[in-house]
Amino acid sequence: MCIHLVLLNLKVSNKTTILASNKNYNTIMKPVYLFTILSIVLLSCSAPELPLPEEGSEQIRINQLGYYPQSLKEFVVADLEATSFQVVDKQQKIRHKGVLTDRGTWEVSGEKVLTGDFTRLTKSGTYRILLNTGEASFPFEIEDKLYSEALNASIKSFYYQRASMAIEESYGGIYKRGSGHPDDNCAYHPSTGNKGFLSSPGGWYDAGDYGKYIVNASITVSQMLNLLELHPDAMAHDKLNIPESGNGISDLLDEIRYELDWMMTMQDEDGGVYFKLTAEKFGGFIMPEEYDLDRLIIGKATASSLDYAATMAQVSRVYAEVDPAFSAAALVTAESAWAWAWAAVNQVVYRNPEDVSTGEYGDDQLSDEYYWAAAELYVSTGKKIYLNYLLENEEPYEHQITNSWKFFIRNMGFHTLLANREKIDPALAESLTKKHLSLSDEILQKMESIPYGISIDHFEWGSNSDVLNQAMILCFAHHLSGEQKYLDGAIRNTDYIFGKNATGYSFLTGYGSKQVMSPHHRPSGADEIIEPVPGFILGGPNDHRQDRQQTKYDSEFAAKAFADVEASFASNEVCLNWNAPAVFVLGYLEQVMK
Ligand code: G3I
Ligand code: 9MR
Repeated sequence: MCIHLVLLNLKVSNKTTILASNKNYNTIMKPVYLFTILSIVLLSCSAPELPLPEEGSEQIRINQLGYYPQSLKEFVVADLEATSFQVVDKQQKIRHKGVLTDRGTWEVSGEKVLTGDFTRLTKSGTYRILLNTGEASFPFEIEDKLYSEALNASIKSFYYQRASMAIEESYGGIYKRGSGHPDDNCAYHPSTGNKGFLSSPGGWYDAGDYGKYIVNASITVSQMLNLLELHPDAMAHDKLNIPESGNGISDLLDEIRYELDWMMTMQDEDGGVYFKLTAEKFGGFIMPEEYDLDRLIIGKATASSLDYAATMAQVSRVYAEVDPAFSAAALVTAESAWAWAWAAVNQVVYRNPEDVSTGEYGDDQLSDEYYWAAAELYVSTGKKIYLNYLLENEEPYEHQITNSWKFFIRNMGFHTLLANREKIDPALAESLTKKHLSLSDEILQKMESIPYGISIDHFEWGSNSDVLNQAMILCFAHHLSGEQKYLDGAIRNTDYIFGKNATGYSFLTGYGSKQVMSPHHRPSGADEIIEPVPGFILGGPNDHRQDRQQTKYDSEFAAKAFADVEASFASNEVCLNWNAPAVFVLGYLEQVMK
C-alpha cells in the first residue's frame, strides 16, 4: 500500500515539474513539493495515535453516503472542542490530516460549528474522520457513482406510490402489498361543476396520504423531466426493476408515464383540469387495500389547468421519440388546458370547499403559473403568442423558498427556457442566462454566510426540498457556465441532505448511518415492517411545527425542528415534490461527476 502511494505521489511530482516551465517555479517550488510529498507518504503509512472508537459520533456531520473522488469534501463538527482531524482508512492508516475552522455559533441550530475539508483526498475507499478529541465519524465512502443506488431508490419510491395496482414481490420485495384505490368510479364533487362519476385510476399517491393532486403531480413530473432534457441518458433502461423494465424505454420515462396516464384522465372535455382526487378528509394509517373512504373528483381551477398545460407541453418534447402518438396527444391537451385557463371566467384560485379538508395546495398568485405554461408551450410549439406572453409578463428572477408547487413554478419556467436555449429567442436566452447566474451567485453568497455551507437559514414545511431546489438552480448554473463553484454549491446542499445538517439524520429513507425510521407515510406505518419504504426524501426541519399538538420536538432551534415520529406530518412526511428535486440533483451529479 505504502509503495503504491509513493509511486502515485512521484507521478504527481513529475507531472508538476513538467507543467512548471518557469525556472523560478522549479527552484523554489520543487523542494516544497517534494517535502509535501514526502510528508504525505510518511503520513500515509502511519496509524493514528488515538484509538478509533467503534461508535460513530453524531456530532460529526458528514455526508453519510460519502463523496465523489474529485468533489469537494466538507464536514461539520458541532459542539465539540476539537481543533484538528485525520481521515483514516479501513486499514487504520492516516490518509489525510487537517485543521478545523471555527465558524462560530449558528444561531438557528444553537451549535458551536467547526468545519473541516479533505477535498485533497481523492483515493476511493472507506474512511472515518478522527478528531484530536478522540471522537470519530460514521464510516463513509469516497467512490465513483456515489449516488447511483440512492438515485435509483429515489425514483423507485414513485413505483411504491402507485395507486390502483398491487406492488408485486418480484418488484417490491418485502414491500409488496395489495392493490388499493381503484379510482374507477369517483363521484364529482359539486366544486367541479359536473355531476356523475369519473374513472380516474392510476397515478402516484401524493405523499404520506393517499390523495392525488394535479398541481403537485405537475411540478414533480416536470422537475424529473428537466433532468432528461439536460441528460437524456441519465436513467438507463432496466435499472429500477419495475414492471416496465426491459421494454427498451428509460425506466424513469416509464415510471413517469404511470402518472401521466392518470393526469390525462383529470382533464374535462372543455380543457379545464380538475384539482384533485381525494376523499373529503385524510384517512387513517392503513394500507391502500384497506382504504375505506369514498374518493371524489374535487375542484377545477386555473392553477391545476396551467400546471397541467406546462407539464404536458414538456411531455410532448421528452416523449417525442419514444412514443410520437402520445407526444402529439400531450401537446393537444396542453394547448386546450392553456386555452381554458386563458378565459377570464376561468381565472379562479382554488380553495378547499367547506366539506373538504385534504391538501389545499393553496396559491392565490397565478402569474407564475401562466409564465411556466407559456414557457413550455413556447419551447414546444415555437408559437409567437407564447413568446409574446413571456416578453410582456416577466417574472421576478428569484427563488422564494417554501411550497415549491407555489413558488418554484416561475423557476420551472426559467429552467425550461434555459434547458432549450437553442430553441428560443436569442435575446431572451441571453438575458435569462445572466439572471440565472446572478441568482445562483446570490445563493452561493448566502451559503458562505451560513456555517453549515447551505443556502437557507429558515425552515418551513418541506425545507429539505428548498435545499434541493436551490441545488437544482445551482446545477442549472453549472450546466450553463461550466463553472466549478456552482457544482460545489450543489454538492454542499446535497451533503446537507445526507447528514451534514443540524439533526444529524440522512433524509433519504433507507440510506445513511443515522436513518429516519418512522416517516409520516401510511404504508410505512401500516405494513408491519420495521424499515420504512426506501427512497423517500423527508420534509425536514420545520420551525412552525404545525403538528406540535401530537409531536414532541426535542429542540427549540429552527434547524433542529425535526422529529422522527410517525405523528410528525409537519417535519417527517414524504412527498412527491420533495423527491423530484432529489432525482434531478442526484441524476445531474451522477452525469457530470462521471
Ligand atoms: O409560510 C408561512 C409562514 O409565513 C407563517 O408564519 C406560518 C405560520 O404557521 O405558515 C407558513 O405557511 C405554512 C406553509 O405550509 C409553509 O410552511 C402553512 O401554515 C402550512 O399550512 C403549509 O402547509 C402545507 C400543508 O400541506 C398543509 O396544507 C405544506 O406547505 C404542504 O407541503 C403540505 O402538503 C401536503 C398536502 O397538503 C397533502 N399531501 C401531503 C403534502 C405534504 O405534507
Ligand atoms: O396525515 C395528513 C398528511 O398526510 C397531510 O400532509 C397533512 C397536511 O395537513 O395532514 C395530515 O393530517 C393531519 C391533519 O392535517 C390534522 N390532524 C392530524 C392529521 C394527521 O394525523
